[in-house]
Amino acid sequence: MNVRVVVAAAIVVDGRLLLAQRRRPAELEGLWELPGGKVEAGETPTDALRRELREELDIETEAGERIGVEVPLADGLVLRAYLTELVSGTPRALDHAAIGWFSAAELPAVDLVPNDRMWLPELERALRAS
Ligand code: 523
Repeated sequence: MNVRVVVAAAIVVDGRLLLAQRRRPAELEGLWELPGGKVEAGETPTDALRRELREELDIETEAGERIGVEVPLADGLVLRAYLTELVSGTPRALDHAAIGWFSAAELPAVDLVPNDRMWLPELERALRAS
């Protein structure tokens, strides 16, 4: 059986990271995440990221290099983060409760979903380098 992949985007613009606040499931409601979702059959991870960000945030993007560790999830899923370029559009929360832009100084205090906390060092590095 193929390992199923969940992809997540680290989009940095003007020194701030785009995060989206989850509505569901109940245990993740209100927590902030790197937006993304499951890779579907026949898609590459970068195709999936482009589709998810178009569907969830109404933006056009291009995935770049992977950052951080691959996080094992339940049900044989693995979670990966990609540095992602915002090509066009202004993100809107079509599926999330809200979106926000956070600086390196603000990031440690944000209520991130627990899996995404694994990427804090790389996210802070990407923010400080931008
Ligand atoms: N995570 C996660 N962090 C993160 C994402 C995008 C996803 O921990 N940045 C987890 C949350 C879920 C699983 O990965 O346990 C699937 O993510 P989800 O629900 O955003 O994927 P979708 O939207 O493809 O799932 P469906 O609701 O099934 O369509």
